[in-house]
Amino acid sequence: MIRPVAALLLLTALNSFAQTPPKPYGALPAPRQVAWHETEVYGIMHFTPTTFENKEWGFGDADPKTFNPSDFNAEQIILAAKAGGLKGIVLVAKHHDGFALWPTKTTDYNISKSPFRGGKGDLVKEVADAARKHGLKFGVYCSPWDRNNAKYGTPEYLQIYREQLKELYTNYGELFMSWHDGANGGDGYYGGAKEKRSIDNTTYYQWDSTWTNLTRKLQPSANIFSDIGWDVRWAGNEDGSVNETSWATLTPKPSEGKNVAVPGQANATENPGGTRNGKFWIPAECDVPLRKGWFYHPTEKPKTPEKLFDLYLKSVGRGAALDLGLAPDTRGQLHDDDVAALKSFGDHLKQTFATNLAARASSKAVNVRGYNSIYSAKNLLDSKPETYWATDDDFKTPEVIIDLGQPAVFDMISIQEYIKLGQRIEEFAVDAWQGDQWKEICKGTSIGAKRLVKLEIPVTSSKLRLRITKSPVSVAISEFGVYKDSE
Ligand code: FUL
Ligand code: CA
Repeated sequence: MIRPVAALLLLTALNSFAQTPPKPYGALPAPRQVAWHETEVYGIMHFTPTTFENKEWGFGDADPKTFNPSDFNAEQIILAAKAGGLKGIVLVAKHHDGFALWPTKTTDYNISKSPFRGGKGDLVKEVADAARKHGLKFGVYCSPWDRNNAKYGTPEYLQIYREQLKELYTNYGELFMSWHDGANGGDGYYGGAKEKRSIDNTTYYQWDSTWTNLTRKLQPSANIFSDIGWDVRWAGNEDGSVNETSWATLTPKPSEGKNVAVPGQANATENPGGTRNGKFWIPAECDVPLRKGWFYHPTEKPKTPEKLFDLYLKSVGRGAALDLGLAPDTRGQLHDDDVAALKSFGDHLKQTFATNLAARASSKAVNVRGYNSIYSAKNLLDSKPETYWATDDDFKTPEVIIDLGQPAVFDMISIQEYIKLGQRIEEFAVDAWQGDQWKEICKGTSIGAKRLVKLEIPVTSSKLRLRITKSPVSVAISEFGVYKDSE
């Protein structure tokens, strides 16, 4: 016989067990990465003397006086970005040509030697201020390869580069990204030497200590982007997409014949798909220019809004982010064509995802963790990323029925895992109730932060069923959405 006190203790124990969240699975995102996932779409802006030379890679020999925009307007650029649904902007504060867009103390090759604002200007500050004024996050890209600097290739240059990062990390508020590319070494001006300089990028930049001692200390919320992370990985291409199956985790691998993986020296073949059960949470960023080049060229045109929407589905819709290259013209503003393309893309996004057709649906799951309402399937439909449906440990392939109450026409499914507990699910399928039976309308693999599936033809149905068909552990899903592409 159990005595009442013992029974009470047992019940309390059971109850607290039932309230225990699922054990996290695999590599987990840091809080800065969770915030980055929410950014989804942002921009990267290239605007240096190279714009005025109509080139893609400045040699490093352009006279600073060539940087002379007739009507630079950071707000025009930021407002166009905002209308396009962009939630952040990474400014290329220094590109490979070495020209610093802020009055740095590290080199004379900077904006104070140009006619811009009478030599008193600071373009980094203007863009940072405009971004924050309009609610966009701000980040920087400072190219390690510097085709102007006479010291490039010597240990002294590393100190100069670190000093530049330090200035950018200290004087422009909180950064959401510190962007690093892998293009390194080659020919350049190098203070007049005009020669080819090669460096071994596995040793030269000492990224580990730069990121540990500068980036993490001075900008703990900045996501470090490069071929290998640490926080966000390059997608492996500049087309604006990742693989249909793309995991948020990655185990960076060195290039052939090398023993360390560093930016510019990594085997990026796995980057578009990530590594299932990879060592670190390093989701992908799909960087792609709005036009053909990263810099403005009068003969090029922006991508169509339809193409941009397709890229959104192939990046954000596969758990990655979309980073659109913005190229101001020689006035220092985005061309009208770019402004129009961004606006239509932004409107398309807004209209399509304005109404979750399942927002008022009822949900019925085969299992709810510990019968506890905090893990209820209702959490799938509350548009709150913090709440999620979770199952008991032994329910690894559960299903949930979403009853819309009345027929609706839709062609887009959205699923989001509660990524703070890791990327758990490996395969899923969605069915729609047709006549008197379930019919599978889509299936897929990786979900992570977000998986969007656009159906080939719209479906009319009043009931959907989400089936998790493969998972090594119980599931934790924060949102389920049903939409109609506004086209
Ligand atoms: C690359 C650079 O070489 C391009 O010029 C551009 O800046 C792009 C965003 O990153 O690595
Ligand atoms: Ca939720």
